[in-house]
Amino acid sequence: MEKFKNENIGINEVEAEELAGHIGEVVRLHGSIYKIRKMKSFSFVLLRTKRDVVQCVTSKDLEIPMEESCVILSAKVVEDNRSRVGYELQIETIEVLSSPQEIAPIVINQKIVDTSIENLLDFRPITLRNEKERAIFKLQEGICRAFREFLYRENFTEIHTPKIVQSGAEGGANIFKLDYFGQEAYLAQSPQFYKLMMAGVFERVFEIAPVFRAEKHDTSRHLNEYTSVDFEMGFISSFREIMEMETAMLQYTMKYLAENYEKELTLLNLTLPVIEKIPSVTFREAKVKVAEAYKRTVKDWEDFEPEEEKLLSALILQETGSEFVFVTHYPSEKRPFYAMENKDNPNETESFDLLFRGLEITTGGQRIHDYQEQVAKMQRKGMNVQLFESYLMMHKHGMPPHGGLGLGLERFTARLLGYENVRYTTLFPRDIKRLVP
Ligand code: AMO
Repeated sequence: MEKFKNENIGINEVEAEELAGHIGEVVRLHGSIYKIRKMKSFSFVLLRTKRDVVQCVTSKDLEIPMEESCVILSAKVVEDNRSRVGYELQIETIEVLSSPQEIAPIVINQKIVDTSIENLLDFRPITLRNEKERAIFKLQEGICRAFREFLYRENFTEIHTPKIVQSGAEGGANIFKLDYFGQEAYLAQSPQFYKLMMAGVFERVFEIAPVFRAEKHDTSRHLNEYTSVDFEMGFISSFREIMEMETAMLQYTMKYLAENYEKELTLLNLTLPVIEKIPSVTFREAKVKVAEAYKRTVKDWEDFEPEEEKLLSALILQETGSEFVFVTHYPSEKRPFYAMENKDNPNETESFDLLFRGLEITTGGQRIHDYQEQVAKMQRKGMNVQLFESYLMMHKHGMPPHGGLGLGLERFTARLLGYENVRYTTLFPRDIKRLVP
């Protein structure tokens, strides 16, 4: 495919990726001076470009602007077998486009930004410039691209739903209230109602967008704003079809990252997990399994404690070699009103969670599509049905059997990269104490 190039941008400049094709030529290349290493008779200048950090050399006579200056270099590309990339860039001139006011308060050009998580986040606009830090988010881009590509191939339509809403979809107290011109409104906890409605329109839909949760607790896995990867499918015969679609999406993603994000995988020293068939256990089986294996008493038969999720993942890894495990049939009591109940046992729902390396990364399941059944469940839960008139419109006018899921992008990235805290894989985290930067 011919590469599109806007001739008006960066006149006569080359991209860092194209340098190997210009050996023997003098090229122009722009970027930020990432690091200067002065040697006896010359200096190394590392130039941070869009994706690569390019190593250049200069003679001693050339004045080098300070680190983080934005520059255009002209440099000769000279073949050099000692170099990892097979050539060396010999700087001839440096044109300064902008100079920093002061030296960065934190060292950002070492292998890692060696500081506390608070500093890392407080100085985010600059700590993200670190090669490894930015690789995290380049890889996260890759994850989203892979999800999108996979879902387009499976004939899903991408949608964009409102984030200011009249009612919460997920229940619970973790909802942000706001004043909408004198009317009470909320920030969307999920695109749940809208993606369901759209399954009645396009049959298969997906959205990757922010959602908001007013979590008052400060944990390593909760954010107050996170990116939710949601999809919904119509005409399903079981929630297991959703699990199969998710498995295929994750397999596609691992392959996609291996093929297109080698640079970042190397920088992050990451080996991608092999995803074959993901094992599945029911919620009750999982509870018993963990209790027996670790001689614990079950305190709560309706939900998992975070520790139990970790222990279950460890057991499944031991038994099957899988770092993922589906847990199915969660108790009705703990699932939202839209969850379909099991025909034989109404105390259980046709739902699942996906755990990855000890942490829940996805919730999904089949939804109620029948109007009477949905209204009856809402009444059983003591809800004011009239408030949900617009949600129920789809049921009233015919919905296919449908189901879907929501995956937390930051949690998934954190688990993939081996970070304990989701803040490391969130560009600008929002938590109970953090609103800036
Ligand atoms: P749920 O509320 O379980 O389900 O959320 C789905 C996934 O979103 C992530 N997640 C979070 N990530 C960071 N911070 C938080 N505070 C947070 N809360 C949740 C998790 C979780 O598995 N509408 C349903 C999905 C569906 O059934 O389609 C929902 O939102 O990875």
